[in-house]
Amino acid sequence: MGRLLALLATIVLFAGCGGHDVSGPMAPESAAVSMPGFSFTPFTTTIVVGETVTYDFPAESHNVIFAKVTGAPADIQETTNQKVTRSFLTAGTFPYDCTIHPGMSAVVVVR
Ligand SMILES: [Cu+2]
Repeated sequence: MGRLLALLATIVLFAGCGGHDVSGPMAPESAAVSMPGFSFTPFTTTIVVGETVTYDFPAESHNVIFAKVTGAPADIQETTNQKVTRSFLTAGTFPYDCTIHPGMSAVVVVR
């Protein structure tokens, strides 16, 4: 049983990281979104199932609130000067907004 779990964990690791070296507990960054001014850049981030998006919050305070779509990750509350990563484990289109700044919206497409 332990061996089976170890094997499954290995398969998940390899499937999830696209062959990159996994040297620590942090998942590799597969896409990044920055927030210059009051916009998410890029507007559309396209990844595959199991990949991550890292949100790079600047000094200006923003949040990331996902539309209530099945498979959407947890929201990110108001954050500054920090990187926050979310994993996407379900294929779909996941719009999100910064509710602090009206019109500050973007989308993650998971294939
Ligand atoms: Cu904002």
